[in-house]
Amino acid sequence: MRDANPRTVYLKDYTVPDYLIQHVDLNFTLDEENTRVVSRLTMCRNPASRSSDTSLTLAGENLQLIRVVLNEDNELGDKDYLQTPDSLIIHDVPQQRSFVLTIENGIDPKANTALEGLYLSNGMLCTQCEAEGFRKITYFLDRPDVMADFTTTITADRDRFPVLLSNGNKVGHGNLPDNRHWVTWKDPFKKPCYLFALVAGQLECVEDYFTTVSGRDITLQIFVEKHDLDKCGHAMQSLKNAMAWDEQVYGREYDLDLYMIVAVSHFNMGAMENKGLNVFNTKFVLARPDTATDADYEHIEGVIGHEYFHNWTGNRITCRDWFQLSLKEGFTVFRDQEFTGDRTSKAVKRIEDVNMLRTRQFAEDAGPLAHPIRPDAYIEINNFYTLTVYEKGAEIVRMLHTLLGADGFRKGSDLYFERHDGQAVTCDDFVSAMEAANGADLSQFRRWYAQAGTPVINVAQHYDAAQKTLSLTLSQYCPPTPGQPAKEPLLIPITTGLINKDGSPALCRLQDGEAAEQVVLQLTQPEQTFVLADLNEEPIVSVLRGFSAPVKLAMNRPLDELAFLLSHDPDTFNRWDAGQQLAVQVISGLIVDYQDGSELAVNPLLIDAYKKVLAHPWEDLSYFSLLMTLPSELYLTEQMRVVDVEAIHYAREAVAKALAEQLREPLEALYLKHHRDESGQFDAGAIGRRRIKNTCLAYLARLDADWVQHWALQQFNSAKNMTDQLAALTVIVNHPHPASQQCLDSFYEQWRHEALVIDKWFTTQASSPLPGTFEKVLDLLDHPAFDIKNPNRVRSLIGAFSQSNPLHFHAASGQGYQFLADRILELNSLNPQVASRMVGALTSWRRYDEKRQGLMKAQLERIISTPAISKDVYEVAVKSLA
Ligand code: 0A1
Ligand code: ZN
Repeated sequence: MRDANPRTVYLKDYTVPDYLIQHVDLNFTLDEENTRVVSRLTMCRNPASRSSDTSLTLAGENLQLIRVVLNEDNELGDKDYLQTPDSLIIHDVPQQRSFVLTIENGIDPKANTALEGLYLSNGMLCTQCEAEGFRKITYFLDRPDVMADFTTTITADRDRFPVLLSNGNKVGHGNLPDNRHWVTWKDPFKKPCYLFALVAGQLECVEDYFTTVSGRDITLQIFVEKHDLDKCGHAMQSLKNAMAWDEQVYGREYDLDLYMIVAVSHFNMGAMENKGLNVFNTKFVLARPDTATDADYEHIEGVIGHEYFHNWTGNRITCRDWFQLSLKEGFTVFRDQEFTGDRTSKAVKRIEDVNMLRTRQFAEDAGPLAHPIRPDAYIEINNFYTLTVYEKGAEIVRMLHTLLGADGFRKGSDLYFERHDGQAVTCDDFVSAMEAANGADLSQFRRWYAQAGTPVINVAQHYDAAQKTLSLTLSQYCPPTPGQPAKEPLLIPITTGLINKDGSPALCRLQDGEAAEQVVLQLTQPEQTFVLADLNEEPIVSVLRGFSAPVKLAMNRPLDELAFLLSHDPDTFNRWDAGQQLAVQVISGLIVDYQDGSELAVNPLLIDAYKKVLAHPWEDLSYFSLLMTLPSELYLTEQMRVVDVEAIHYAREAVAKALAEQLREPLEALYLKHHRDESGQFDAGAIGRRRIKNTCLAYLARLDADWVQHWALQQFNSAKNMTDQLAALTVIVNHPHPASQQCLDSFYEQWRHEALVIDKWFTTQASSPLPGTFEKVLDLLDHPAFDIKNPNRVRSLIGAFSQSNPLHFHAASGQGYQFLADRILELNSLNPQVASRMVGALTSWRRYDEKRQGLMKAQLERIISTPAISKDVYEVAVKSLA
């Protein structure tokens, strides 16, 4: 292992920094292989430090130290400091007054395949410093509670690096001999070093402006490679939308005069909120109707919003330590979810978010890597950029919004911004601001930050005809998670409504309360009964409306009650979810039949329910498409005690095929009704029409009929937008089709110069359920367009196969597992962060049958016993075996 005995960092060990940095003056002389950094730090002892040690330890990795100078003229020698593989310890520094420490070091960006620190992407130099990448640039107090103002001067060759960017405002520039030039940037806002950024390269820029609510003009710039200039329009519009939204909804205005976004092809994550200079994965910037799908367009707006919103929730107010990551991420995800909901369809956005939470985050919460949204220990912080910290973190913020109401929540966020602007704070500070602004007591609610696991809620109902009351008895139970055998009860808001038997809404009145369309039941005890009054007949209960808490609802409802809710629930989330639960029950029955070798006969009640959905005059066609979509194989996986990938696949397919056969006419009519070209139109109407049409095509493809194959081929050939072209290609690749290879080849030829489209080409093939997919994936590894050093490519092939193709990845032979472990070991030395993410597909090994368990476990054991394993990969693999 790189680090024979990796150190665990604990939240309980947090202490304030011993030194503070007031000012950072950075000087970069750029070169692909030998960049020189001169860092001049104005520092002082932290008066709050309790340590008596007078040495100074700075973090630094992979740096060639050139010289260290104290207070301008005192060049330190070997005896004055100690260099370790990850630090520089200066034995003695002034304690009573501030001092200036100048450090000069060299770095090799070209050798940096981990994409953390300063690295090369397609000839461009760029940085990624969150969480602990700044220490790969220069020695520093690399922790978020050390906030300083930064001045950065960059010098480079004018031809190779005509554009030189960093945070803040450009305050000087000039030319130098030998075709060189320099630029100085000054960021007036104090920030931790994880928000530092530098970008240099042959970039072109699209420029626009935004006038803020107080009348300031902000220059907006998006930097891309030249051939991508025509794909920036949507990102720019999204940025303007996000700026306006944050002013309207949170009263937050942008603070600098310039907002820059740079798109890079090599990026470990989605994007990064560096102050005034966001660095984005190209995937979340570039879009043209013919290259990006409707989903891409939506994700771009969401991620642009996310990074922009970080300017207040993350940058102006940052995290005290990395255990508080959800402070900025949970809140910012909540903000971006609401933004997207307001911009598109609230109903659809909520369903999509919950779908992801219930499949992927619930799995994390139920597995060996379960952790609270505020973890209390880590080996490698990069492993904690998880669905739990982000998505469950957002659910916790959403619950505060539900409990306090929109106005109360706004009061709380206003107070939070007022109290903590310019500070590095904790999750607790956030909850305290919410409490203080509302006079609320959130002490029990705080447990959500500390407890891992998904609570299970049981619901029992009793109607008393004489009293005209309905008693709802709710109970909560949270299964043990690693290190947390017993859990305390949580405060869980459960939004509940009632529906009369004729489908009309019944008013809800808690005893002593006002009658309302719905109530928020606050479950605080392990078991608690709520009595609803004035009910002339027993109503149907609609529980957990809008998915008001990240919990599992254990309600065994009869199928006809679910069908009733699918027809009548006015809550768009619960209406959709009733359909999902109905389908889950039917498919679950068929899974058992499949395992018994019985015939798979689909319950007509399900067909009838879908028939009714098809007959309804829906306005929101995207929502309609979601109602028509069966629960995914991954969601079904979550419902099974011992996962049987084949049974899940074939049972689900049997239902899809039955629906296609029995509802062929309306599906066909719907397809034909909306089969027109609306390329370039991205209003909700056009997006919805494409979505429902392609949902119908995917059903009809199950008929394996010549005419459907023809429709798919025709759509593929004539499509002028990527949504339609890719939907057709997916149908062609997922079902036997005579033109399958020909379509794949022509798609490749058409798009070989558009990397993001070629990613889709890889993903489509890696996700196919047809036989031969594994061999195809092996071939694709050798394809000239495959590049293991590009994270998007790795995700598009290896990630898609292992995380979105359960049928083939979990092949009984274990070949999928071995394949993945081989790739993880290959990636381990190149890019530990990406390698560690790939381990995810093996961590749920306990959920499978004994034979598969053994095969998966063997690969995990092989991984941890590999001598050069990174601590990133080691932590995930070792914890999943524990
Ligand atoms: N803060 C970014 C996500 C991010 C995290 C880590 C990174 O590199 C290790 C890069 C980006 C966000 O939430 O958007
Ligand atoms: Zn974020």
